[in-house]
Formats: sequence, structure tokens, C-alpha cells
Amino acid sequence: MGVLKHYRALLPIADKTPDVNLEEGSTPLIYLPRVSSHLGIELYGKFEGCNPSGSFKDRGMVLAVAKALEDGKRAIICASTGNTSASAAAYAASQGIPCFVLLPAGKVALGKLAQALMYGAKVIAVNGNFDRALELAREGAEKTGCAMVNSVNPYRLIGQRSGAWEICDVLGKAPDWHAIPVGNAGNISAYWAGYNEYKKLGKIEALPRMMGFQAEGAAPLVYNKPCPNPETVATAIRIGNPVSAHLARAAVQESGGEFNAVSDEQILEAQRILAAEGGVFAEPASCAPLAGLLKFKREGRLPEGITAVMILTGNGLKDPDTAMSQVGKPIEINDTLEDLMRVLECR
Ligand code: AN7
Repeated sequence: MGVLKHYRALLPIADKTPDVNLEEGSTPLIYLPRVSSHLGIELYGKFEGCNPSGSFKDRGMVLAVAKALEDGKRAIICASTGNTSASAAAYAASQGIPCFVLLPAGKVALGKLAQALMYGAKVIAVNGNFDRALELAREGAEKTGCAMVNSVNPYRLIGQRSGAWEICDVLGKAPDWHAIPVGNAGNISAYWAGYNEYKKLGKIEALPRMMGFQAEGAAPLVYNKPCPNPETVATAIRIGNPVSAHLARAAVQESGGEFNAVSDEQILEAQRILAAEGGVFAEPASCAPLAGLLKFKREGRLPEGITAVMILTGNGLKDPDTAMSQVGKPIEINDTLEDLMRVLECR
């Protein structure tokens, strides 16, 4: 039914708030039996790739756009590593308002770029990284009065709390560990706020440990200093100076969790395992948590039997180039049964 309707009572919605809805949220919480038994835990993936624009961003964007319209704004602007731009462009299209997106030139996965262009956004490729594009977008918003819909917009993080509520509604409790990729550090902060709100309401008894995973080449929260030249195959989290760093640090500290870094190689290995042993295709950034759990397992630091939820933040289809660089080519045959029989080895 869409996040605004589903969680209306928990969101800052008034009668005059426009009814924006692309049927986002209510994404599947998928139990992963093969990966679970490999790790010795009960592992679920919250498949945010099932959202209308293919990532978790829709949960907060729907509220940010509704509130922007309520406040009389008539255009939106954001900087993005790809998914925020796709989401913003989708909701702007649904409401018939202009959308400006600033992307780091050449560093956005093909599917995300196709989405933003297809939804009709004005797409601006900045010769600089995401952090610089975000500074520019903020200045552009100030000068023009466009609504800024990056997660510096508080409504984004409020809407994203709905992910935590859904997990608790389905499991009947919070997981022991909440494993999540961290880029601009908004989502981990939103989930922590969401779990805390549910605890206050008496809907859950215990809070999870918040485990935040970054790519080694873009790990300002792990190494505790901004990273001026972030680099990783997981372009969604190629971010060196996260705006919500303070909130994310608090979430990790208060929950007894930690930040950890995984290599690009580990991320791509986890992506293949999730697909080939889980049947779920998530984009590289989304696989940093599984890479982290596999690393913890190897290091003997993964507690037996815990329930863990990892947030599979974006759909694997968004980045076909990275996937294709990891896998073999199809087997080509002539159109004869003889040729086919040569490759069918299922006995
Ligand atoms: C798939 O789209 O920042 O820590 O501009 O696309 O809340 O930033 C994307 C981030 C994880 C990190 N997984 O979340 C953007 C952008 C995916 C993402 C993250 C992003 P945050």
C-alpha cells in the first residue's frame, strides 16, 4: 500500500500532505538457507531491490517529495552515486515536477543512469566525486529554492525508518545483528532510529547490534577520517565524507556494534555467493554486509546461531557491467540436438 499509507501513524503526515505513492516498501525478507548453514547463523536478506526504483531510497524519497510539495516547492535537486537520483527522478515524474540530479561523471552504474534519464530528470555529470557534487547540489538548492532531497533532508531518514519497522513486523522481534552497507551513513542511522522507536512503543524487547560495512577504498567511518579520494567497485558507496557520520557513529556505539571494511574482491565474491547460493541478485554495495559476515566467520568472530538481517539495498540489475565482468559467457551451440546433448550434463 506504499510507505505513507502503511506507516501513516508513525510519520509526520498531515491531512494536507499530498498523497505520493509508488507502492514502495513491503519488500521481501528472504530467509537464505544455504548461506545460513554455511555461516552457522539464521540469515535473512531484506531485498530492497524490489522497491519501485530498485533501491531502498524510495522509502525516504516518497516522504521527502510529499513534504516538498506540501511546503510549496515545485522542483527537486540531489547529488547521487546513482540510486538517489533514480528514486528522486521517479517520484518527480509521478508528480510532474522537474528534477535535477548531479552525478560523479563516469562513476554511476549503467542501470541507474538509464533510470534517471528515462524518468525524465535533468542529469548533470560533474567532473568530481560524489562528495563535491553534494556540496554543489546544496548550494544550487539554496540559490534556486529547489527542494534538496539528499539525506540532509530530514524526511528522507524518517521515511527510511520504515525498513526497520517492516523487519520487526515480520520477525516479531529485531534481529540480533543488523548488517548494512554504509556510504553517506543515512540508512544505518534511520534503521537505528526505527528500531528504537519500536522499542519505545513496546513492539520489540531488544535492540540489534548495528554492524556497518564499508568498502576498504571508501571507509571513512572505519578509519575515522574523511577519505579524499574514495575508490571502490561498489560505486553506490564510493563516498569519502558521509554527511550522517555523527548519527551513524552514535548508532554503532549505542548498539554495541561496529564498522568494518571489506575489499572489492570480498564484495564481488559475496555478490556471487548471494546470487548462486541464495537466488538473490543484489548490486555490489549491497553485498558488503555479506562480505563482512563471511570475513567475521573466517576470523571466528561470528556468534553461532544468531539471527542476522542484512539490508540488500539495491537490485543487481542496476549494474550489469560489474556482474558481466565477474561471470563467464553463455555457451553457444548450433541449433542441433547433438550439440545440445554435448552440454547437458545433469545425470
Ligand atoms: C545500493 O544514491 O548515496 O549509507 O547517492 O545506493 O544511507 O548512504 C547511495 C547509497 C548502500 C549507502 N547501498 O547508504 C546515492 C547514495 C546502496 C546505495 C548505500 C547506497 P547510505
